[in-house]
Amino acid sequence: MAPRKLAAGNWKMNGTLAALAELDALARDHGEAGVDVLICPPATLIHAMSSRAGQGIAVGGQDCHAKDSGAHTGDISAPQLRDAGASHVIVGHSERRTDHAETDGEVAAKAIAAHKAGLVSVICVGETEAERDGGQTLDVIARQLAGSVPDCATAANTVIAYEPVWAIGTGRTPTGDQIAEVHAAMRDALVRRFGDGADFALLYGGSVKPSNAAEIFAIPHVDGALVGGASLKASDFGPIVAAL
Ligand code: G2H
Repeated sequence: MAPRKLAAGNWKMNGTLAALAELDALARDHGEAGVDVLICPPATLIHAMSSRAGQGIAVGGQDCHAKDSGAHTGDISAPQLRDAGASHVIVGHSERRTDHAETDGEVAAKAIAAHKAGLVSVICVGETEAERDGGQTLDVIARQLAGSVPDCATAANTVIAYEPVWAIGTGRTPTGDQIAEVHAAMRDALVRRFGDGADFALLYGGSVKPSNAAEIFAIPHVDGALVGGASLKASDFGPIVAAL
């Protein structure tokens, strides 16, 4: 079975209640797009977003703790995200790996917690510019996939996002050949580990915008995108959803 197509927006630390108007506009114009659409807003907006019935858009968190509850000031658990109405959660985004020194093992533990809570994990991997320049890209991706994707991952509970760190928020994107090479390698690694039927959706992320989305979506083994800056406005994200 071919993986489902997914257009996912990562709002990062942007947006207040006023931004719900963008969700309404997106739902009005692209809620029936025939592809899965996901918005991962700041945690403060998850409940308000998921409560707006009939949007046709899934809502996710941007991170979760590996434990279900406890003395972890400022953190949010997977069951809490689920309780707020989230269906997905991003784990292992490079900004979390960098800002909070998250390791592959911690990312895998978060993904396990997400699955236990009934959430789909969107597990991010990606090489730095130095790693790409050093010819290490495929090794880095293989290592991150092996360490960050838990054994309990299935195509139903896990989405993988390839986000080269040097392409995030920079306006720079890899060439089509570079994306194709990494996505084919990820597909091979996942099939080797999980078997032929493991049709994980593979997203590309990093400076996706309306002007390059169609070209990126035409690349083999690209099943959608994880979009940051261009997901904040329905007028930008809508055309990306439509291109999928
Ligand atoms: C990569 C992406 C969203 P942007 O972080 O996950 O952000 O599209 O702004 O590069």
